[in-house]
Amino acid sequence: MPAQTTSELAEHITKRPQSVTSSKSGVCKRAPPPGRVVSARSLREDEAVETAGRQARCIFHLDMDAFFVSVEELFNPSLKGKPVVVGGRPNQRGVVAAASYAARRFGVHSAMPLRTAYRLCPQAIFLEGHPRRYREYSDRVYAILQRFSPKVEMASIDEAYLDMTGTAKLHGPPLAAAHKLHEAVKRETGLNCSIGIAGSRLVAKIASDQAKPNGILWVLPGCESRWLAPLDVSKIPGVGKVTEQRLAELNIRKVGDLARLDEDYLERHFGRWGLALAGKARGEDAGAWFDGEIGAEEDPKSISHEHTFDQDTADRATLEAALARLSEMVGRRLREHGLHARTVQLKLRYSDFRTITRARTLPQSTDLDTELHAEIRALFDRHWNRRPVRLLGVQASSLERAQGQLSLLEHEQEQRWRKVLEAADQIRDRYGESAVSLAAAMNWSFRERAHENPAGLPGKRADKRNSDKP
Ligand code: DCP
Ligand code: MG
Repeated sequence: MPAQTTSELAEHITKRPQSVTSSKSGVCKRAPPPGRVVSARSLREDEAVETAGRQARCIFHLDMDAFFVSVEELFNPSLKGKPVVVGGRPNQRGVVAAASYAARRFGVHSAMPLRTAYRLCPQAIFLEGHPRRYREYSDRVYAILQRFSPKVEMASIDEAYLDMTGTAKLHGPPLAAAHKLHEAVKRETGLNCSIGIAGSRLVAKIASDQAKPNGILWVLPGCESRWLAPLDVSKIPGVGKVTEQRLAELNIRKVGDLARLDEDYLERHFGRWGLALAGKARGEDAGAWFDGEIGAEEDPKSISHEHTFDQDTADRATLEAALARLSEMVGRRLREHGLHARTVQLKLRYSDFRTITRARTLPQSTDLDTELHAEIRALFDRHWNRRPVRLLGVQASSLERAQGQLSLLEHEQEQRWRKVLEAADQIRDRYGESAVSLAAAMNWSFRERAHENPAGLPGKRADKRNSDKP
């Protein structure tokens, strides 16, 4: 069978405000005038496709375009089109949180040190940013999304998954629904977003990225693996520079190269991550937090946060600061869910991908950052072999609602910490996750992303924000 072009497998990418677009990958179709969906196929074909779309699982992934920068532009339109960097002043030690598309042309990107950004693009406008505004706009987007599906899950401050399966009666076929959603977001927030549509979270997420900026892309049911095949492996979420490099050494550069390989071969080279990679190359929601229903409201079985370093590091202070921050993030999520953990687990991945997990069961269950951190540090001290680390993770499990019995003294100490942490949680609600931290040595910010659901983001919360919607 001749290889199909990408444009035959994905339909209807629209980019506004231009009326006709093209792209290197050839997936762009004619953009419809606002409010109208134009099909590049014949009507009969479209009906067939839409019937298939109605029957299959239909997942939307929506991601705001240049989110922090775009919010800044709403308040200061003179920034539009200019190179803008949000994250701090150019002489500060922090990193870039967001870069405008104009700044990205100079090579500036998120998580890059501010000083490097300044070297690449000295004419950029550097802004400290307004975390409270970003949170407000994120909440507004969430409110719009909830009108489109009861199953919505924010995956970070500016992206969400929607399970749109079975919503055709209300919102029309997938593409029409996506247009409605896209317009509602623009009308009600003034912000652009991109939407990917597919049968799995993974493909929907990659599709929204391919649709950027300001586009919609539907990967037709049954076409997932063929659509993915020509893309670089780095397009797969979770494949960073190091994995990309290791895959390149094995001559695997495109998703299609990956999909052709034996699972055993990948498992030999990458362990369980190799198995997940094989599934992902086929377009499946394989592994990590892609598993699971969107917006399912059960109590989590475990809560974990992980951090992959931009560069592998053996610097103890950096590693300890990261562990403190991860413990805080896990502690905060426990308190949000009203849960206590009895088991804490450290995850350590070295440069060569060797990964160890070491757990400890506590005498008393806890939801306090300090207690989680003390256990995690002890595990780290015992098991770290001093080699450079690629990834650190902290997991809390054996979760329970009941509180353990405490002695009077322990109770007083606990109450003191609880007051401090409640105050810290309130400050983070107002000013963002990085506003207060026990991790004093940290000079970079963590993106809010967790494996079962990110901190403070709606979708699977114990307070069931979704459940009062019809
Ligand atoms: N962010 C951050 N630190 C990072 C990455 C992102 O603080 N390392 C923040 C700033 C971004 C926002 O999260 O504006 C959303 O992240 P995205 O990766 O979606 O990037 P953008 O929305 O800025 O751009 P894009 O249009 O590529 O989605
Ligand atoms: Mg974004």
